[in-house]
Amino acid sequence: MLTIEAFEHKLKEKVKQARGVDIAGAADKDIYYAVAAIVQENMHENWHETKKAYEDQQERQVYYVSMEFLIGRLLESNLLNCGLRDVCHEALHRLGRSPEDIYAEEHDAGLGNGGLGRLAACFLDSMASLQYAGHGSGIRYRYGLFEQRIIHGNQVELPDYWLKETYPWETRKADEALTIHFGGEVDMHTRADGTLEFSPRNTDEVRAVPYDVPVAGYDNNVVNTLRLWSAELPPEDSHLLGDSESRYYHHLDHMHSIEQISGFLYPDDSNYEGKELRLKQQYFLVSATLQQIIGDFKRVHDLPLKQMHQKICVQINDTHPSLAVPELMRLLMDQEGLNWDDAWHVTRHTIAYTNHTTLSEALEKWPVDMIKHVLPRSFMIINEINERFCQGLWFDHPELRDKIPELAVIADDQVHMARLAIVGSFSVNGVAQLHTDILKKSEMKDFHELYPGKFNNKTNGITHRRWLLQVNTELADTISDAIGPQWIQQPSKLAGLLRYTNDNAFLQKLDQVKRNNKAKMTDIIQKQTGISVDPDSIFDVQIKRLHEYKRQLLNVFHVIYLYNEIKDNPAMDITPRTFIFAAKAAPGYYMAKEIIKLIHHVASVVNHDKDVKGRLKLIFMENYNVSLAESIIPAADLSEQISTAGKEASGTGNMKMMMNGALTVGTMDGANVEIHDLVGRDNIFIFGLSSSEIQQYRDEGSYNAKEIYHADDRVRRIMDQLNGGDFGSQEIEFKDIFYHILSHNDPYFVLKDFEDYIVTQEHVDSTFRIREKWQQKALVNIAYSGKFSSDRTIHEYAADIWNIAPVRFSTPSL
Ligand code: 26Q
Repeated sequence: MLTIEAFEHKLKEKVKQARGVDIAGAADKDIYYAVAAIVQENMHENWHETKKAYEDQQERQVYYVSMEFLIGRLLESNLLNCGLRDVCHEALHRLGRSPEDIYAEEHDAGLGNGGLGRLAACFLDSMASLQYAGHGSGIRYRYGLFEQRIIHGNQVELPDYWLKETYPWETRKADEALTIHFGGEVDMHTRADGTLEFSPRNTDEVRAVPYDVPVAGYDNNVVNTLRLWSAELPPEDSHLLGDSESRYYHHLDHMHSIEQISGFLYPDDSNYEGKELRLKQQYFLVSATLQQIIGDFKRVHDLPLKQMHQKICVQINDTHPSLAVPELMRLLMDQEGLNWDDAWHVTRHTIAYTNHTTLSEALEKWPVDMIKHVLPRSFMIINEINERFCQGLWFDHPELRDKIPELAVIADDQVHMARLAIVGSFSVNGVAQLHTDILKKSEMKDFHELYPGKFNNKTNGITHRRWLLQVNTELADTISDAIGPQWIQQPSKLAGLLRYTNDNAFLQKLDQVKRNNKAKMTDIIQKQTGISVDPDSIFDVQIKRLHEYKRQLLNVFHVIYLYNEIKDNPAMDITPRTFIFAAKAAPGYYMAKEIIKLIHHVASVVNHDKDVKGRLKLIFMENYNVSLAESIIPAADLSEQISTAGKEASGTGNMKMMMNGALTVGTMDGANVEIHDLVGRDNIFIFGLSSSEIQQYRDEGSYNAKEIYHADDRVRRIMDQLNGGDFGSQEIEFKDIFYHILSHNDPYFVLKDFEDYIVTQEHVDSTFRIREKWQQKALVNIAYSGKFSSDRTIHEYAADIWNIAPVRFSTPSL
């Protein structure tokens, strides 16, 4: 282990080597690269040893395949996991440098949209920290999720060219590149033994080049791998331009389009659109990953491929990588010579599928013609899977004959990816108990009856190392001082804090820590927005992608309501509040963008009104990403988790804020239900319709939004303010929001839940005034948050789905 002196020495050496300057004259960027190089060096040996140990022990390996890995910055988390954070901080301080400034030099890697991508990143951290042989496989997009700027209240998207400067964590492995084939035709021959042989012809070739990023486990010397694939031109000698004019032009076209495959991340997180390039990205990821897996399997194990599922498990993150089903079949049959039945057995015992949504507009369906054109052989296999599946239904489940069109993998000239994933996997899991129940009871009811054993729940989690130990050191230290540091290895030990529920000194300490984090946030807000906020006000936080079902609009209605109350009665007694929003809207999502515009407009009115006297402040922080979340979350008092019940599969921001001592105001949705069940009703602010009530309104068609509009003066006043009233003017108006709600009968029940939300927020207001009571509730939340460590989640995946045990290392350094 490096001493402070040794670290300092190395740092000076690295800076000198790389920049030819003395450390005193080095820029923060130079120091960032130097520290990263030290950490990378430190991980290198262990990385090699970890790979070797996995190969020597010949245990089962898990591949977490995801179109998104929202890893954020890595320097501090790598230092922390390698046990170098304190040493590095001390060395930097001695050199008169601020660690925060150095960390800020790293580009936040935004290779994901939101929850699903961040979950994948948390899982990598937990797999390494718990010593599971788990690898990530994803795409090295040249452009990550767009950078958001707000201009006159409107979201503007800028490209996120995150690779502009050297990315110090990746290693290019050109010698492990693979070839992926697109398009062309499939030739069929009959072999001597009567079986069929399929060979592709005239395909377009793309080279998949892996870039490996190390994933360090916490304090255990394990270094796992996140492999990101980049699409490149195939090697020179395969540049045959073809034997006809049309082939010639086709080939040139193809060469120009190759690099687009890993060009950018699609910025939609809920509204599925059947874009051909997205289909190519998905196949590119899946084919590269599976080719590598089969290659490694053959190299490492002395077993026939028929037994591959004994050593390999492929977890697919939503349906985005569900082409893994036909691709594994293709590789096993066409390249490895297995027959259909053996290949199908292996596939159905290798692939496991996680579902993250019940929103029907988010379900992936690809037009048959597109798949046929881009992936002719995959299509033949999907077709065969579908035929066999439907035949099985017809003969073995006569009771389901009427339902075949709703269950078939191919229906209405579309391939239904969720159905393909269910049929082709051995496990289907939801991401919170309520979500899994909804899948079983309604969304996937018939499949659940068909394969009852396949469905299971794995409630999401977050890595408490990044989301508590790293981002909130003062709270982490306070906790360790009280209950010892064992919670870091065993987060359920946070429950030990419950002993302090009536310890006033400790509650005051918690209050002080929160106050300090809020003071820091106040400075950041001032710097980024120019607005000063009161660090003693309630920090009321809603940070997540912008979507109608997440109901940022309900939150804005609350702000407008309070503003109206103050205007009517300027002397009213109200606990000062700072409303903090951060959210990116999908570029094509009109309503989401209107809501962002509305937030800004309301802010411009409320923040400057003299009658308000600073008691309400509305802040929108630009460009929400992992780094911004890391600064907001430790400062949150109130965590807004207010989705229409039944719509948020789990949520993970709810867990992050709970772990940092925020209280939740939320609906009985996603993982909120489990937070509620743990902390009890006195330690959470629950409001609104339940998912079954919502379902009932929908089934009966008995909800009438206009009735509420007419009956509730407060609601009507706010709605009319949007419709050309106080919150509309000549230049700016929100009539579209008004008409959208009323003409679609308020599909997300904003008006319906308004009353209960307001009453509940009044309860928040009065509770916050009795600070000890508030901190008592915060303490209970922190104490029970151990359940939401992704360590718990990963242990469950390992035990129930993956069937793997932690790897024991015998090597001295491990
Ligand atoms: C699909 C097809 C084409 C283009 C984009 C997409 C796409 C991309 C991303 C569809 C969905 C996503 C992301 C979904 C997501 O983040 N879901 C969230 O997953 C979290 C982790 O399980 C849950 O906590 C959230 O409740 C869920 O909304």
